[in-house]
Amino acid sequence: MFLQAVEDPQSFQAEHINRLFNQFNIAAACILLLVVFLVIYVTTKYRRRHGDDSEGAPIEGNRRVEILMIGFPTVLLAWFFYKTLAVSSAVMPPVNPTRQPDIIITGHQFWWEVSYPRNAGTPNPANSPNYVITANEVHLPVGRPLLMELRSADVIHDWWVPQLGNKMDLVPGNKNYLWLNIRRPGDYIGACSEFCGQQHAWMRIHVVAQEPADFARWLDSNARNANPPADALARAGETLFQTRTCAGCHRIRGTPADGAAGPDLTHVGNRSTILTGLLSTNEENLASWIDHPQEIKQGSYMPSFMFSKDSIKAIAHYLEQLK
Ligand code: HEC
Ligand SMILES: [Cu+2]
Repeated sequence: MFLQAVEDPQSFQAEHINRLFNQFNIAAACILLLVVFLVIYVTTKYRRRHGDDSEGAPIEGNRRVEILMIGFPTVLLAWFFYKTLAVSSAVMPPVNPTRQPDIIITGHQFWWEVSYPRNAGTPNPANSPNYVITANEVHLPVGRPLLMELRSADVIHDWWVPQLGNKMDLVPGNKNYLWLNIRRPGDYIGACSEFCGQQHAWMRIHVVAQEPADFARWLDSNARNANPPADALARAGETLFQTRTCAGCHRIRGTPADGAAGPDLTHVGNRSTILTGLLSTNEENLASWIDHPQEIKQGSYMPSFMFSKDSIKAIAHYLEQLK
C-alpha cells in the first residue's frame, strides 16, 4: 500500500514503526485534503463577482476559529508526540548491562564482520571458540527478541534492513544496540545507510532468518574449524593462501591464517555471495576477485596481486570447498 513505510514488515519493530508511519500519513493526507478543500471553497465562494466593486466587510478576528486553529494542531501534535515516545520505547527498550548480546556486528569499509558469543553455560562442539565469527551473511533465529551490538572498525556505518525495523549507526569507539524480533524465516536485504566511502553503495546487508533449530544447526556447523583441503589442487591453493599475503588479512580457523583486516573465510564456500552481495560464490567468481579485486570492487581494501592463472585457480578452488 502506498501509505506503508515498507512493504511487508517482518519484525515486531518494523510493524510498530510502520503502524505509526501509516497514522502520520493518514493524518497528513486528511489535513492536505481539508486545506485543498478550503482553498477551493473560499476562492470560489468569496471571489469578486462581475460588476461588484465593493470592498466587503472588514474582518475583525474570530475567537472560535482561532481556538480551533491553535487547539486542533496542538492536540494532534501532542498525540503524535506521545505515540512516537510509546513506539520508541517499545522498539528500543533500555538494554540491561548484564544482558549479553546475541550477535555483534562490526562495520568495516566495505563489509560486515559478524560474531556470535557462545553462551558460557551451553556445551560447545569440539574446538569451538567462544565467538563464532563469520562475515556478510547474517544468520538470525526467528521468534525471540535478539539483542544486536553494533560497532565500527573505521568510520561511521549504518545498519538498515527496512523489513526488520529501525536504523542504527555503527560508530567507531562506541557500542550501539538494536533489538530485533523477527517474525518469519526468509532472506531480508538491507544496505549500509551512512555514506562511508567509495564502495558504500555496495555495502549490502543480507539477513537469513531461520527457525531456531535450523539456526542452531547453522551456528554449530559454523563453529567448526575449516575443512582440510579435499584434493591436490585445493592443497596447492591452501599453501599459496598461507604463504602469500592472504593469511595476514583473512582468518581461516584451524589453519595459521588469522588476519582480521578482511572477512573471515573459514566457511566462505557456504555463503551465497561474496563482497556483500556483489558476486555469487563460485570458483569462477572467486578467481576473478583474486585476479583483479580493484576492478571488481574499486577502492576496497584488498590489494591487487600478480598471480599466475594456475595459482589463482588453485586458491579459488581451495576457498570454494571451505563449506
Ligand atoms: C590487505 C589485506 C588483504 C589481503 C592481503 C587480502 N585480502 Fe582478501 N579481502 C580484504 C578485504 C578488506 C576484503 C573485503 C572487501 C570488501 O568487500 O569490501 C577482502 C575480501 C576477500 C574475499 C571475499 C570474502 C567475502 O566474503 O566477501 C575473498 C574470497 C578474499 N578476500 C580472498 C583473498 C585472497 C585469496 C588473498 C590472497 C591472495 C587475499 N584475500 C588477500 C583484505 C585483504
Ligand atoms: Cu558502510
